[in-house]
Amino acid sequence: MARAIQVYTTDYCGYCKRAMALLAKKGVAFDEVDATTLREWLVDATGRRTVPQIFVDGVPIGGHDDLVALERSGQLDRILAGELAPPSIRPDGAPAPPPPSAPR
Ligand SMILES: N[C@@H](CCC(=O)N[C@@H](CS)C(=O)NCC(=O)O)C(=O)O
Repeated sequence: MARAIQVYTTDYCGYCKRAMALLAKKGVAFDEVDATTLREWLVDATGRRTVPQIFVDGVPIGGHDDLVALERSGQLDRILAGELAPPSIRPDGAPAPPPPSAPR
């Protein structure tokens, strides 16, 4: 089954564009999510204060540099193909809290 991938981004973010370009090159579908109003949750979920932050099946795998490192190590294709579990960047390895529901 295809992985569910979200890329949390903001406007004018070159690292976000580069991360999404790499995923697009891989031919995988992903959702770009505007992180502007989600920053508090995103820091809580990832421990990071920068964008992009990329989630694979709900697991935070990091930003642009982490994605490139996974690509260079040969793991990215296997993660995207579902052969390898996405590696969490959370120091405690605990599941990330789910994103807050969209404002009504
Ligand atoms: N090493 C990070 C760098 C990401 C980064 O510096 N992103 C900028 C935007 S392009 C950022 O989040 N700056 C802080 C902010 O916008 O609050 C990565 O590879 O994702």
